[in-house]
Amino acid sequence: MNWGSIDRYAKSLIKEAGHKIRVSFFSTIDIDSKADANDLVTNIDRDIERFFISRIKRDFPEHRIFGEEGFGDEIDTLDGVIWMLDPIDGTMNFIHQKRNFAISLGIYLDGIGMLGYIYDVMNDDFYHAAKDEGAYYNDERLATLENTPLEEAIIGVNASWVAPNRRIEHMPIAEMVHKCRGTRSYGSAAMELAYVASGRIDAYLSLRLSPWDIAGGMIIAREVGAIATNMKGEAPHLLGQDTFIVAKPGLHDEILKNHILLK
Ligand code: 2AM
Ligand code: CA
Ligand code: CA
Ligand code: CA
Repeated sequence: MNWGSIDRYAKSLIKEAGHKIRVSFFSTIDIDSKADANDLVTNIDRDIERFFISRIKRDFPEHRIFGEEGFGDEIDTLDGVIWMLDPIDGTMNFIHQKRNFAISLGIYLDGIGMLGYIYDVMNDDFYHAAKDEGAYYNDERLATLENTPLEEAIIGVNASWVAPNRRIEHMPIAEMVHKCRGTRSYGSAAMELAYVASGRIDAYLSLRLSPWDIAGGMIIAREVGAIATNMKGEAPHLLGQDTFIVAKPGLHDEILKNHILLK
């Protein structure tokens, strides 16, 4: 497998898809809802996923694709090469704000993350990493992360996970929010992972993410020494939904030990 050439190919495919998304703002965007009224999808999410799939199937017929919109393969094993793709991560932002969304892609070999990409389309900000070769922000190498105590940390967390909900004893998360320096919520898991990797926030957590939300970002975050697990401290599940936390190493321990109580 020539990972260098797959890397160059993936980068150019992502840039081309980003261009298509920017151009899409000149056309009418059709909006549907999926699981509930606020779970949105557009024709552009679908078109971009189909664009990736047609290219990858043409040029790498033996590779499989696991995409949010379901046009790829049925994936129930991690064998071989799998492209884990979210064509637009942050669809609500795409629709309401026309910014703050990303293309997220992770390329895995037998379950091991080899190449990771997050493209912040409207800012033309590109984050990528290759296994054991470091992580980059617009081709500048990202530094290894230093630990930050919770009192000085900015945590990425959606307010709905702090309000009472059925998945978690919410008080520990509320305590964490009080104890940390500040919180942010960007509405795109991939962008929040990119922000952890580039040191703009110190941790990000969510009670429900899918493989394509985290597949690219985990590879990038790992290269700068961040720890990414589910809330039990295990490797996140790459075949279905799971809880998720990524943070600087000491902070990851501190949050999991003191502030997460799963029901
Ligand atoms: P999306 O925009 O690709 O759907 C929003 O806080 C983050 O959570 C985004 O990364 C969003 O991805 C993801 N997300 C939104 N709804 C979700 C759902 N029902 N299940 C899993 N992830 C979801
Ligand atoms: Ca979605
Ligand atoms: Ca997503
Ligand atoms: Ca998506």
